[in-house]
Amino acid sequence: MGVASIILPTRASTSLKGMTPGATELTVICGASALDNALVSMITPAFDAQFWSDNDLDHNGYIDEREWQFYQARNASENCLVAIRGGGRGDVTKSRVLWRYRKAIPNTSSPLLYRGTLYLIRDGIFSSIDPETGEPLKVARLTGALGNYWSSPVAADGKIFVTSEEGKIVTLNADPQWGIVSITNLEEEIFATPAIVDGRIYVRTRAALYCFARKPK
Ligand SMILES: [Ca+2]
Repeated sequence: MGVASIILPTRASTSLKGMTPGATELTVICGASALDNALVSMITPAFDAQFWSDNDLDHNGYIDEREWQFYQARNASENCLVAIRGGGRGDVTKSRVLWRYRKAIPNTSSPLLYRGTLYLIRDGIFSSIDPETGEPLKVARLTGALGNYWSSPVAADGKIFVTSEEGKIVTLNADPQWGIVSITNLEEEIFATPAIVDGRIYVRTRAALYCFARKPK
C-alpha cells in the first residue's frame, strides 16, 4: 500500500459538502504503486454520504479508477441547452451549433417547443426562449408552486401544464410572455410527465392516476 494525493478539480473542491473550504487535495491509500491502476480508499473523512451514494457506483466502499474518472467527467461537463442545426458530417461543433443557453437548465425535465417558443422548467423557474436565437423571452418563478420539477412540460389548447414533485399542477398560457392561469394542488408527489389524449389530461401521482377533462355540457 502506498500513499498519494489526488488533485481535485477546482469545481469539485467547492461543490463537495464537508470539505475544508479551498482544499484542493485529498489523501488516499493506493493499492498499487501506479495510481492509474489503483483501488483507491479515501482516508480523509472529507466526503459526505451523498458523495458516496453518487459516486461509489458498485457500492463496495471504495472509489476505483473508473468511478473517479466518471466523477471527474461529470464535474467537468457543461450543463447547457444547445441548438444544433440538422445535417452536416463529422465534427459539427463549429458549423452546426447555433446557440447555447446556460441558465435554469433542468436536470431531468425535457424542453417543450410549442407554437414557435421553447419552454423550460427548473426548480419552479419557468423560462420561455426564442428557439431561433436562444434569447430568453421571460424567466420567472412560478409563484405559489416553487420546488422540484422532475416531469416535463406538456401543452395543448394554447396552454402549458407542468407538475411539481409536491403535487401541484400549474397551468400557464402558452405565450412568450406566459403567465399562470391556475394552480391545482393534488398534495401527492408527482414525478411522471402528464399525458394528453383526446382532450383529457392524465396525471400520475405516487398514489393515483387522475384524469381531467371538461365537464360535458
Ligand atoms: Ca466502488
